[in-house]
Amino acid sequence: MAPKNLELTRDPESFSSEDLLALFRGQVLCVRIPSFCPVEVCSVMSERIQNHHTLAYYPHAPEIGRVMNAFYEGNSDPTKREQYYQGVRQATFEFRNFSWPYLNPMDHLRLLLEDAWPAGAIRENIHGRPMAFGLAQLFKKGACALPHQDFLRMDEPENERAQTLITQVTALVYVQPAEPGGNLQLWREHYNHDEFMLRKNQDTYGLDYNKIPPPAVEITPQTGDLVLADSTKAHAVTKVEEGLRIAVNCFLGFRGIQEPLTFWS
Ligand SMILES: O=C(O)CCC(=O)C(=O)O
Ligand SMILES: [Fe+2]
Repeated sequence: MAPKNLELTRDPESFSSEDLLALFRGQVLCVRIPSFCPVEVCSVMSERIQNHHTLAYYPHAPEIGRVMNAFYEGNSDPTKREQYYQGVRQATFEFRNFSWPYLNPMDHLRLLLEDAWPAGAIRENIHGRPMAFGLAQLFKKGACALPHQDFLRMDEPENERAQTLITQVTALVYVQPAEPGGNLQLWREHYNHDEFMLRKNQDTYGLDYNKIPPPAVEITPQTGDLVLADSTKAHAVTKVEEGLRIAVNCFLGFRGIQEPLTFWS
């Protein structure tokens, strides 16, 4: 039997709510729109991201940097969380400026979702305040991301709004892929907390490759690709062999076909 195609390729015009539903149902592991962001715009963005005043490298992983705040970083730190919310509006404009005067690929994504999804797409708002939108991640040579899962519902167990999320997708635009390395690996599996802990590599945040099956899909991102993948399933980034890998991303929340999609970073 031929292996089931777990990857959909679309262009902005043919992309539809059926593709999103296939992703939410787990019938496919990713939807890809090649050349979603023109290479000229990617190179403008990559230059500005590398020189941005808020570029910071993670103390525990100095080969990985990011520009703009991520919500999950404030998980156990109320001061960080407050800073995150206070900075949302300014961050939106700064992020938009990465591509100015061109259309920002993350704004383009919002429009695409609004056009494709029956109930439209809005900013996530689990605390009654708008959440940030748009984040850049930089992987230097040697950097990787171990197999992990991202799910706001798990990170915020006390939050009622977060508990209504059915699933979550990461939306990535690769403004500068690694050369070579930095592949995105996707698994079919979602592990609940106990299953995850059983398979976790003790010394790291990630799953142990020896305790999980091989990835079902491996993507070599090309400049300007948009990739949508279920972030509640295990996923990883292979080691960057050469060059600097820069991706911008946000998360999308799904609460059912009648509900608006939500986006945040
Ligand atoms: O940069 C990538 O390809 C994936 C990063 C990641 O873990 C995510 O978007 O959730
Ligand atoms: Fe992730």
